[in-house]
Amino acid sequence: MRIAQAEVVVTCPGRNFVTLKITTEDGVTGLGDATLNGRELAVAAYLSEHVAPVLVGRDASRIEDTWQYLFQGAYWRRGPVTMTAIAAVDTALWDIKGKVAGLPVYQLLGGACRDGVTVYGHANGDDVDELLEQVARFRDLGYRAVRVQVAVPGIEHSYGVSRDKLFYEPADAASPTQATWSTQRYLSFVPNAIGRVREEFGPELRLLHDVHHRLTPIEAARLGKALEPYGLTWLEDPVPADLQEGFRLLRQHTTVPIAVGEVFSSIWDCHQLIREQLIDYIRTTVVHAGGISHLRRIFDLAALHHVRSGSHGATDLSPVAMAAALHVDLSIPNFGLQEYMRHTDETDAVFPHTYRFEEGCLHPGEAPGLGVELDLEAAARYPYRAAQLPTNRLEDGTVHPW
Ligand code: GCO
Ligand code: MG
Repeated sequence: MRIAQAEVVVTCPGRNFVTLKITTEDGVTGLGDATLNGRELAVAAYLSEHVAPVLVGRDASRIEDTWQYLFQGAYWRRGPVTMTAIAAVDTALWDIKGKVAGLPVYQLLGGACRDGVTVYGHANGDDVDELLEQVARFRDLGYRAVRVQVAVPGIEHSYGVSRDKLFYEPADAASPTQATWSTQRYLSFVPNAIGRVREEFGPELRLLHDVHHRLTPIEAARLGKALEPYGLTWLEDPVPADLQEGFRLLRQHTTVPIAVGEVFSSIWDCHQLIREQLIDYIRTTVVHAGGISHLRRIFDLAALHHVRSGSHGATDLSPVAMAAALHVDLSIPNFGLQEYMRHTDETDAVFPHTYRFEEGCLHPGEAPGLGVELDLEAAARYPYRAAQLPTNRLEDGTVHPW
């Protein structure tokens, strides 16, 4: 079954998405998400200039061989652009394999380990009262887990606080907007805010919080200790994860569960964190960590070390990535949680899909392949629009992780 065509489709139904569409000589098509927020055209060029030409003529059924060919053959290994491009090819080939077999991809991955994929939503507020309202909204929508983010007094553009409370898209301008940060203001405000949420909603509702890479290990240890009474499911990205042994310091001081990994693009970015059990959830995704084939490798390593999955699922991961994620989430033994930020109606119209939200869970559906399609006519109505993620500075002007 030879690959006849590999085309890159860039569309912007409210935000930019890059999709790889592979078509075999007998007309079977497969899709892969290739969206890297703020760097979409880098991946689009990597695919259209360097990958698509060498895919044509290859056997579409040889998924692992193609993965190794693109990973080892590129010489320049790893990194978010390369691994997002490889991810798109891998995902599209799994889509094709499922369609040819007449089975949903999760059946090819060993079948279901659970009835549905428990997801979490994003509640955020300009103040604690609004946050409490939003948490109640997500609970009433049926979510069993909710991420809680709140504006910190004195910090303009606090991370995770959005105008539209159902959709959060941080890449909101052609050139990066500027946020500010104060660790002192954050650490003195957020523990009490989260305590108020726990007090209001009781012990059942699973609560998460995203620090978004902004503390040092000892500052994160201080936050973790302060949050222990509130039984968080996880504290996310407490520390930039470039120095992985830095998490040993955090681990010595607090039992708050740690989730890291949405910015990782390969097993080599996280194997120390997993092997040393420095984290409790690994947040790598189908779209940024090498596709279904590589994500399974990461989750299999995690399963050996008491680490569960907790894949990233923000709006900048397209419905193609969400559909693929659900097939993996359904089939692995060590599933933890799946992030689920709803897409806009325009996005859903460009990417019709079979996954459905019901009672706090998503299920990929039983369609052969991934269960998601790309409406090329609808996609053509939304041309690319330059957009970048914000940057961040301390109050004295020092650059700080956004
Ligand atoms: C999350 C992420 C997002 C990212 C965004 C970057 O936990 O969903 O941290 O908020 O900032 O996906 O493009
Ligand atoms: Mg995050």
